[in-house]
Amino acid sequence: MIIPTIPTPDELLDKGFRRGKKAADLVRTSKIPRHLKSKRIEEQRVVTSCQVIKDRIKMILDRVPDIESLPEFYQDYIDITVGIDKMKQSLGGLNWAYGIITQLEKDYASRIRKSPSEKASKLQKQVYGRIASVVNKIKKDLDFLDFAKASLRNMPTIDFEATTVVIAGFPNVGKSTLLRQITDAEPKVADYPFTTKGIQIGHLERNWKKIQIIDTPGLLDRPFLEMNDIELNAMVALEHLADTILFIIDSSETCGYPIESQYHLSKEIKRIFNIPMIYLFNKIDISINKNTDNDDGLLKKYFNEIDDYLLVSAYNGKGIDEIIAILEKVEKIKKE
Ligand SMILES: Nc1nc2c(ncn2[C@@H]2O[C@H](COP(=O)(O)OP(=O)(O)OP(=O)(O)O)[C@@H](O)[C@H]2O)c(=O)[nH]1
Ligand SMILES: [Mg+2]
Repeated sequence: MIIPTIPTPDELLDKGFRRGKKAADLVRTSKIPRHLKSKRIEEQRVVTSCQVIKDRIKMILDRVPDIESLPEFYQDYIDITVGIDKMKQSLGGLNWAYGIITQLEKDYASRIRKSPSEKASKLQKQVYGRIASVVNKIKKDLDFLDFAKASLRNMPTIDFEATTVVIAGFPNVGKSTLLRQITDAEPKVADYPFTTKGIQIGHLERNWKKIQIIDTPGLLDRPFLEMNDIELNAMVALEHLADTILFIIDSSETCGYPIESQYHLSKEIKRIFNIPMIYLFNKIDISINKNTDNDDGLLKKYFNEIDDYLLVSAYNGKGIDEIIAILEKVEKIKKE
């Protein structure tokens, strides 16, 4: 998200007052009749300072996109990451300052013009004090926007036209390993949970079809209200972006979580989002359930309940071609 560089109140005031002084100096050296000069100097100083400060504020207001006009995914992403209400409040603060400074500029330019020459400098000092107080009042808003700028720097760029497949599952089950296997993306892989903290995107091009594949942070099997912001990122991707979900179950349980909980989570996600789901039983290379196709395989009971599943190893590549063949057939769902 493009938020421009945000100045501190001091930077904003310094720039405004410095430019005001320059403009005043120009008037001072001009050929204006003496008896008018002191008033023109101060008027110019005030108007220029106000203009410069207002321009900077307006530039920020113009460049921050209107949040409500963004796709819902981005709105939710911004809400989880920094909070939409706080964002609006800060922009509201800047708008308020812009209005007050416009008013001060008009009032004081006219007062300086109408006042006796010897009062001009006093009025200029007065209005500078008031401008400084207005700008200092939006310090918290400027601080927040600066924080938002940093926090939203890595906001993912989504292709809303592409068919989108979202990889989901418990932490540490091999989601990022799979993304590495099937796309050119290189998300971090590690043997501990919660390695992936945000949304990672890879692309797969097959037979002129563009498929966007999204790796998400691991989810625990717990109620929505108990999820942390990292988990919510995954939920938001599932809700707004997924045409199909690749749900990974670590069949070896080396991720540290039992298959039963992983399976329960998959059913919850199915219930909440009602999006087509393909099950990938991963880490089949080390799974104790290697011969799961046999009746005595521990996974057998799950296979009776689900239609679409594959036994894979994201690590050694087993089943990857089958996954890609399935992905080629995924159709984009029209979301209203
Ligand atoms: N043996 C084996 N190990 C695997 C396989 N897939 C992933 N791993 C290992 O499992 C660990 C976790 O892999 P990641 O890809 O980081 O898992 P993740 O689901 O993205 O984890 P989070 O981002 O923390 O949710 C790593 O040590 C991987 O090398 C597999 O098919 N077989
Ligand atoms: Mg990961």
